[in-house]
Amino acid sequence: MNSSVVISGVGLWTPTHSISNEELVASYNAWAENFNLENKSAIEAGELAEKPFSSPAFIEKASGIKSRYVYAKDGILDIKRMRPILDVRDDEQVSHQAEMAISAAKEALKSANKTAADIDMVIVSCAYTQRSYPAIAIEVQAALGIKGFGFDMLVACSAATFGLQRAVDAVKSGTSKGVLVINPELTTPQINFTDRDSHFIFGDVATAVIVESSDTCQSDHAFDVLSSKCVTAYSNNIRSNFGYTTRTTDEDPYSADKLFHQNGRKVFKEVCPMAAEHIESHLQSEGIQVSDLKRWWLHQANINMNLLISRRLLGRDATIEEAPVVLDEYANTASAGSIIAFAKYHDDFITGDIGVICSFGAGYSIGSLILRKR
Ligand code: CO8
Repeated sequence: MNSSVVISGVGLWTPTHSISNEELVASYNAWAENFNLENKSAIEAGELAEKPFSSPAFIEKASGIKSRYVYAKDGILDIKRMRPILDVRDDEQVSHQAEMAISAAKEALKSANKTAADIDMVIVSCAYTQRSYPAIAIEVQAALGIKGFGFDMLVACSAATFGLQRAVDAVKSGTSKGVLVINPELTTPQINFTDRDSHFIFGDVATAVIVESSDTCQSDHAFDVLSSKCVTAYSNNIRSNFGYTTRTTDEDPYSADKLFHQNGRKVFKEVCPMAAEHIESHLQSEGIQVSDLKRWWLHQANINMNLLISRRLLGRDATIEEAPVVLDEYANTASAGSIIAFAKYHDDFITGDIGVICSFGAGYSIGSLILRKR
């Protein structure tokens, strides 16, 4: 039998802390009330806009999100702070993001029945890395005792699928025998918890995937990667302008445009058709019909986006078995969402069953992998 490239294991690390919509909204509304009181005369003079109130009912209806996990809860709900408190670690200590990544990586190695000796390439791929260098991937590589090389990649919500495509190509070309792709999504430091339109969207999590050749695979729940497809199209509708040049401009590093911000309506309208067309054309190029799919492990940004995408493709609503939802519990975890869905919902696959992992988000960026159970 010809060898193929397989996903042989997947790992999920979920933070212990979580924040419900009710807790988050109580804090935001208290902050907004305080802001409006403190700035009463400027608001009355028309110099400042009054802060509107948020609501758990709106959040759940508009997004499907009920709660989110957070790496550090302290500070987020404190109306004098509205951002998490992370302890300062010296250079000899493991960094926050590497700590998350290592936990997910260990789970993925266990799930693939592999050790560090079986891996020779580590990709940390996510929406943000907490520093530029040394790469988080190299720190993780050292901590796990992996020989070979590692590097970081940033592709916002499509970081996981784009990282997986790099891994698949590396194994296919023989550059690598085993690749560990990790997505430590530490999103909360970049959330503007004083912005009603986006304070509820994101959560923290880490996922990891092992990619290798079927020749070395020792897993009984492996998937052949039939094909992968990535595409980008430039858009300013989702941005974060914080970067290493921020200190040179004398701007406020905490100002709203330095944090996550978006034109959510436009994103919704533009990305849904792009994602549906992307999946359809990817399947077509492999001679696979939409009806051949057992499951869609879709990006988890908004339940209404996923409903719209599957409706466009299927001509009806997808069932929860066809397109599982994790964003109600996890919120949008940037690139990790589709991998959480895959990690939690693949045990019922039998040999020959086909599914698609698909991400979509900032950039814009869209990535998909067609998987078949071995
Ligand atoms: N509470 C109550 N009311 C609210 C709230 C709130 N929290 N927020 C908005 N409203 C109000 C609005 O003011 C508006 O009122 P009015 O009609 O009077 O003007 C009304 O509710 C409707 O507002 P919207 O039109 O904004 O609401 P939508 O129905 O469009 O829903 C969503 C907003 C949920 C944001 C929706 O547009 C959406 O999900 N869009 C897609 C977003 C998306 O997928 N973005 C991807 C971003 S993630 C990504 O790409 C990765 C980035 C990297 C990670 C970043 C980590 C920090």
